[in-house]
Amino acid sequence: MRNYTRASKFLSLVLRHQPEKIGITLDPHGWAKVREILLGMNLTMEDLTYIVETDEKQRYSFNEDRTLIRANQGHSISIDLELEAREPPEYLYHGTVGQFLGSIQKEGLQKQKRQYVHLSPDVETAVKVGRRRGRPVILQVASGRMHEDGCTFYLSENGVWLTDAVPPEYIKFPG
Ligand code: HQG
Repeated sequence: MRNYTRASKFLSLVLRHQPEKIGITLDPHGWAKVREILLGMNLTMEDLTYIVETDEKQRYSFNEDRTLIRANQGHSISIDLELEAREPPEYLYHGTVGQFLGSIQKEGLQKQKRQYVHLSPDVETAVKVGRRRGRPVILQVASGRMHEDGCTFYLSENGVWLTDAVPPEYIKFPG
């Protein structure tokens, strides 16, 4: 089986950030036409199905008849994933790196370029997220308390918790 890592990364770029890279547009809910993705990325339906089904984070979804595809989370462009608000567990986790801690202590977790702050359901997942940038530092977020205080949480199709921002008073910093 050929190595699909590059194609998968490019698919993320197209579906989350820059559909114009292959001259396509997404609908308001983030869906791209599968036909246009295949043409634009020079893939077969078999290739694309393999990428979607074997993705270790289940980053992409097809619609029912597999004519449309979208990313399950991680967008920087403004789209409406039509997620329902959900009650979060008492604690969620965020993996980051030391260099951001000063700023996070001051202003809390901000969504930066993405549409939401991304939170992990367990420490292990947060470690993986943090490790993308260096030595991971794990923050514990009092999501239950945030929810009681009126903050809205969403759960993406692939198990990532999303919220607008996490003020510093809900964050437990290590050490
Ligand atoms: C940091 C990956 C300074 C934040 C992952 C993070 C995730 C601040 C970076 C998904 C800050 C943003 C998202 C503040 C937050 N001051 N730095 N106030 N608030 N930060 O990539 O959560 O593999 O946009 O700690 O698995 O790292 O792409 O967010 O380091 O689910 O599918 O600013 O991306 O998934 O970085 O990752 P990101 P993230 P994929």
